[in-house]
Amino acid sequence: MRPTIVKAAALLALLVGVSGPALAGWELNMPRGVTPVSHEVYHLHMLALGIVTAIGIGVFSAIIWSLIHHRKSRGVTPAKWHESMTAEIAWTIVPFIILIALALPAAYVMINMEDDSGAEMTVKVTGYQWLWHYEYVDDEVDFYSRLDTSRQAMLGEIPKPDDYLVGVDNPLVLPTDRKVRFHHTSGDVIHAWWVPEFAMKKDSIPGFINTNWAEVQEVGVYYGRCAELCGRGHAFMPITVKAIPGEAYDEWLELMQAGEDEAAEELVAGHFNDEDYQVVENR
Ligand SMILES: [Cu+2]
Repeated sequence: MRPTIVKAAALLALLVGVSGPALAGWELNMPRGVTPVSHEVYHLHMLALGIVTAIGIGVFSAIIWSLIHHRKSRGVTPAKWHESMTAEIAWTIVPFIILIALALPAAYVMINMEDDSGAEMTVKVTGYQWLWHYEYVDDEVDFYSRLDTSRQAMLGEIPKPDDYLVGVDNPLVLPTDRKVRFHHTSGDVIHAWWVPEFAMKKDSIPGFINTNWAEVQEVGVYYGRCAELCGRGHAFMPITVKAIPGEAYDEWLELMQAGEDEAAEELVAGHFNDEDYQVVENR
């Protein structure tokens, strides 16, 4: 081997060796999420990724093989055919089959995303510049939820908290394993309520109500944010959802209805430890 190639290989090995631990922290693939819809979206993504990977390998193998076997130094002369009916039919039918194979499961998932039938409760989410309002429609509980990062932390005068720029004062509390219907609307401009772990992103449009649903399957703290540019404070209207077991949620609801907000907050906090909040570090 030439010395330059050896040097390049050594450098590459060094880079991989040094960055290996750092790469381990990367989540390159799409997150699986914690709802049935997010799992379906994940499988759809893996199916599409598998198909495009197979196509990529097939096409590039054909190109590389052709380049090597038909190179000029071997004295190969170009083929002269054109208008091959077989080729025309093949490259029409094969992509058609691939598209159908992708479209059928995609349509199924999209229909399921919108199917809020059988929901056990409804939360109305209203976006405002620049905070959210949550209303538990059947339970007479509602509150505003806004960014909970102090100005001192933003200016670096005090250490940044774990939930820097993503934590809120009043998180949305949801029960696990219950189908929750969401009604999305807005009180001013267009916002969008987006929680990646739920595979949920829905526009909040003034004068309209958009609907979707989630059934959170794991107790946890989930973060999201407004996903529609809505003005100066767009980057400062995060979403925090805390999912707790159904029984605890019922208790929480009773406390909220009784106006005992602090006890309700403590009850929710009791279900989490510091590690549950660390997800922020990976964003
Ligand atoms: Cu917004």
